[in-house]
Formats: sequence, C-alpha cells, structure tokens
Amino acid sequence: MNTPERYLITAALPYANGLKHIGHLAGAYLPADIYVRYLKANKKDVVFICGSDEHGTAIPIQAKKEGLSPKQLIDKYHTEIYDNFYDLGIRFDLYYRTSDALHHETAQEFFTNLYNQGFLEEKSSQEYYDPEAKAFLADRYIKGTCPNCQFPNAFGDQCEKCGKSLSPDELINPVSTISGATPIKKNTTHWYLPLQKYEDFLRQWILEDNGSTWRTNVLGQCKSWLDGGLQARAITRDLDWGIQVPLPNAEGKVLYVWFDAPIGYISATKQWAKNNHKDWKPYWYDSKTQLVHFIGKDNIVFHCLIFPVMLKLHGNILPFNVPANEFLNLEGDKMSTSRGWSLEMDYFIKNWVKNKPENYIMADVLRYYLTAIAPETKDSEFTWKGFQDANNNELVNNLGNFVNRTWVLMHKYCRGRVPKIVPEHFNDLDKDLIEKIKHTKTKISGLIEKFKFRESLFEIMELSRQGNIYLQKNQPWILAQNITPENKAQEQIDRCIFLCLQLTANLSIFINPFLPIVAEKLCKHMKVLPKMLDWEHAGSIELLSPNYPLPQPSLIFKKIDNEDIQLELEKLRKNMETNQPAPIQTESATQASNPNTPTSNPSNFDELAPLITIDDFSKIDLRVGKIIAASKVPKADKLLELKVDLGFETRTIVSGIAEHFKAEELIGQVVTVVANLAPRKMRGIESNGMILLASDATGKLHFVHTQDNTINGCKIK
Ligand code: B3M
Ligand code: ZN
Repeated sequence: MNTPERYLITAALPYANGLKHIGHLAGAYLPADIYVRYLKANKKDVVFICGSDEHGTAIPIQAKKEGLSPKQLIDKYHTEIYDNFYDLGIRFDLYYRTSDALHHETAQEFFTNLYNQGFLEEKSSQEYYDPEAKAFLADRYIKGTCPNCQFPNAFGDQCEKCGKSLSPDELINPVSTISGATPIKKNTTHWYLPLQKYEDFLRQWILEDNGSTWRTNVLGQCKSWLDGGLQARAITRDLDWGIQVPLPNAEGKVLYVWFDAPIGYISATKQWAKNNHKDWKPYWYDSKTQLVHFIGKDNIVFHCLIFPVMLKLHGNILPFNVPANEFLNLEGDKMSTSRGWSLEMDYFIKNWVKNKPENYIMADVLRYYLTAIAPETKDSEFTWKGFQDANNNELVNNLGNFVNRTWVLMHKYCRGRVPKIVPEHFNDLDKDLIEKIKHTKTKISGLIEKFKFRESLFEIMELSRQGNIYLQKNQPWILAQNITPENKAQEQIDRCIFLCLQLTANLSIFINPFLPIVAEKLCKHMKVLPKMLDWEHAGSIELLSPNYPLPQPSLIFKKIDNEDIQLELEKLRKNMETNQPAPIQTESATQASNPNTPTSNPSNFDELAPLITIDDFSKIDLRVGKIIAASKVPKADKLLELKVDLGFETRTIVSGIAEHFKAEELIGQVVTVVANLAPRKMRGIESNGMILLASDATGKLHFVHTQDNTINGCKIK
C-alpha cells in the first residue's frame, strides 16, 4: 500500500460477560494501543475503535448466574472493563457497545444488503433443542459422556479430557447445561453465508497478496481452514437476546453474535464520526485507509475469513493486516478465570497500581513486561518472578539507572544545566552514540510498522544499555578528579553529559507508545511539553537547549521485593484450590473448531523417539537419589547446582531447572538420576549425572521419582 491517508485500528470487542485478564490485554489491547500511540506521535489521522460485544448466548447465561438481567450484566461489565483498560493506559477514541440502537440498525442494514443481493442461502435443519428451557442449544451447551475416554463431562464439541473433537450426536447421555434436560432434535430455518464460494478469493487475498506481510501463525491458521474445506456458515440463531433478523417470518431469530460483532467496528466508526463531526465513510470505503484488526488467535477465522467475505460482498475495504497474538499462559498453566488460574486486569489495578499513590507507574511496568514477553509468534508465559526481574533488572537497573545517573551527574558536574558544547569536538565515542540514536529511530519505526512490538522494545532498551556503556567509558566522575584548562577534562564531561541528556530525551520519545506514564514523567522532569514526544523529534541531539536548568532528580522506578512476589504466588495457588472447574465458554473459536486448526490441544504430547533395544536401555544406570543442597549458579538464569545423595556417595549435578523451581524448595526432593552419564563442565562446575523430569504440554516440569521411602542409591530397572 502507498502511504495511507488514514488509519482505522480496531481491537477485538470483549464480551461484556465478565472481567478480562492480562492475557486479553497482551493479546490485543496493549499492542493495538502501542501501534495507535506510535501513529499519533507521527501525527497520522487515526481512529482507535473498541467496545463491548453484548450479544450471544453467553450473556443471558452469565446474567442468570449472577442474578441480573442481561441488560444489567452488560451495563456492569461494559463500565468495569472500560475502566480497567483506561487505568492501564489504553486510550480508545471510542469504546462503543453493540447494544446501541445505531449498531442494531447498521447490522440489520448490512444483513439486508447481502440478502437483497442474493448472497445468503436459506436452509432448514434439525438442531438440538432444550424442551424445558425452550431454547435451541449450541454444541458447547450440551454435556455428556465422552465415547472415547468415558469422561462424564465432555462438551458437545470437544472432550476436555482426551482432546477429541466431538459432535453432540456422539455424546453418551447428552444433557442440556442450561436446564439438565435431555435435548431433542427440532427443525429450524436459518440463513447462511456460503463461504465455500469465496475460497479462491480468500486464497489469493490471504496467501498470495498478504502472504509475505502477515504473521506466519495467522497465515498458518488461515491455510489450515482453507485446506480443511470451507462450508456455508449459519449467520442467524434461534434466541431471544440479540439483533432481530430483519425479515418477515423471522420471529425469534437473531443475527449470530459473530455476524453482528465485527459490524460493530463499522457502527462504532459511525458513532465516533458523529461525535467528532467527521465523515465515517472513507474509513470503510476508501482504499487509502489502512484497516488493522488486533485480536487473539482464537478470533482469527472470524477476522481473516468470514468478516472479509462479508466486507467484500458489502463493498467495503479489507483489512491491511490482522496481527493476531497467540496465548499468554500464567505460571506454567493456561489462564482460566473459572479455574481461578488467572490474573485479571482489575485485580492488578487494585493491588499493584491503585493501592498506593506512588504506584501509578506500575501500570507501565505491566505494559513493559507484557510487551517484552508478548506472544507474537508463539504462546508465552507470565510469571511473577519474570515480572519482578523485568522491573528490577531492566526498568530499574537499565533504563531508570541511566536516566538517574545522567541527571545526578549533570547536577554534580554541570551546575544542573544542560552543558554548552562544541559539536566539532565530538570524538569517535560521541559520534558512535549519536549514530546509534539515529539508527535506533529507523529501526524502531520499521519494527513497529511491521507489528513487531516486542523486538522494538528490545531495541529501545538496548539503546539505554548503550547509554550506560557510554557513561561507563567516559567516566566523568574520574575526569572530574583532575580538571585543568590544558587537559580539557571539563569539556569532555560536558560533551558526555550533554549527549546523555539528549539520549534521555530521545528515550522518552521512543518509550512513549509503550510506557506513556514514564514518558510523561520524564517530560515533566525535563520541563518540556509533551509535544517533544512527537516522533519527528526523535533522532535529534538538539532536544534540550544548552544552559537549560533541570530540577534535582527523583527515582522513576523502584524495586519489587521478593515478599510481594511470594504473596502473589500463594494467592494464586489458594485461588485455584477454592475454585470449581465449571467453565462457561464464550462463543469464540471453540464453537467454530476445525480439526485441522493448530490451536493448543490438551493431548499435545511430544512425538515418540525411534525404537531402541533392551541392550540400549541397559546401558543407562538409573538410581534413586535425594537432593540435599541446591543453589543458583551465579550469572546463569537457568542453572541450579544440586548436591544429590546417592547413598554410596554425594554427587554434584548441574541442572537447567532454575526457571522452574526455587533452590530452597528442592531440599529433600527424591529424584531419579542417570548415574553413569559422562561428566560435563557447565559454568566451570563439573556436573556428574542428570536428573529426570517429565514435561507436560504447557512446558511445566515434574520430578520423576519412586513413591515410598526408597533407599538412596537403589537401582531403577
Ligand atoms: N467478543 C470474542 C472475544 O472476546 C469476541 C470478539 C469479537 S470481535 C468482533 O474473544
Ligand atoms: Zn474423552
């Protein structure tokens, strides 16, 4: 695309049926916000749209659970979710809601338009019906015994125990999860979007036209859907909650939530335009608009296949990119609110951001960590320890340290003012830093424009690290010990501090889309207007004028203590123990599940290794052992040095498990040791043997050990 004239950025509309967790934040809203802030810093014409998805069966069901009417439920969560986003620095231009009359009208018009053009098909079919609740049932709302593994609580679309894809017909003793009644089959009529007719168009547009610019995980999922064969999709439902199908004889039928929700992006744009006295049409009809949908991977099929077909038939523009993220796990397990294994935005805000006035900066710390571990190409994991490390090692020790040292040194050696310098006197070290600042601007811009936020954040932190190295090489504190007119030491100190100050100003600009609160704080300290944060100023070393006085510095970040982290881990475990595993599923990709889709699968085991003989096996001498001492190997994040009692001797074994276990937790752990493994040196420590661990599908490690009081040193055969 040539330079776009305007940008329309959307983030998936959250279901207003419950609070959202940090996995949602990292998946769609934070990257979208970073992109939008970057575009706005570049003075682009941008509209950032989001809002509540308020239809679908999940809403009335949750409302019933909470003893509210559907309207009360959506009103409650619409406000709470919006407030949570706001407190974490997400700034939409409009946070809309699909219960709005304008949206009902827009979605109905959209449907009518496709209907009148003859694009929709009408078909009758037998569907599951709950005779007590008097409602048709989505597959997910039917439970029964799995024919494959006999698990008694398998869903009508998949058994959560063995992972097998099912249809409700296969369930033994199916029951409705709404009333407990046995569902019956009932005839009904619906309207369908014949997706299969547009396979050629989709293949060309996704795999050819966008094949080199879209993320490989997105392309891979699309290809798998296309190769699996597309089918006509019902776009209406028998339900009393939603948008009426705008046809005669369609009483009791509403638009399918996944048909109306993406049209919500259009309705929201109309509402935004109304509020701002603008014309909404170019945003949806002009090819010079760059439309980008930020979503999580379970929404790919809707945004890359179904909605684009709808848009094409309706005459709208198509998305430029759909940078879907994979999932964020929590402490080695999938996040699940119903199981209590989740970190909700609301919880984080109440306990980390708003618990003390000075903690407002913690919103940015979360943004930092979630971007640094963003699941852009594969699932990633939030750990409280990782969160602490990101804060203590990166924000405090790298960025905070550089900025603070610069300001302190300026007060100490340059009378608290931006020093005056002679640019002609810049030496090679100075020139190198100036070059790095300029180069980083180009690099970060390129990465953000390619939706590589994680990498761009690394580049910014790398520049900050270079700042620290530059300071270290110049050592103004040493130069200051011997200043004479002849040795020009003061001049060198001035040049050094001058450049560090300009670098600090540049870092504020670069960091602004990612950590807006920090950027603002830096601006305030430097007494510059937020206008300085315009991207066009980045790369310059004339951001702060000579002689300009700055106030005494105060620290920007503060360290997170071990106790706070420990407390969170305990709370998480307790929460998990007190929660019942009774997930109410929302209508995401689970309902549209495609057996070919490479989404995470509970039966996702490693492949078997090639066959070996008993002789091969008998070469391995396995022994029972007990860990009697454990300590971290200095400067190695992953390694623990273990002392293992083998009965006949005590062994030193270096094991790469430090990211999974705390050293102190391991004392007394019974283990299986490969006792005849050739010695190997790791970080200067000789390791004599190996400890066996089982790794589950989430990557979590478990010790393999004998059950009873086996004597150390016993052979395992
Ligand atoms: N509400 C699903 C979700 O929150 C759905 C997104 C709609 S985007 C148009 O994951
Ligand atoms: Zn099963």
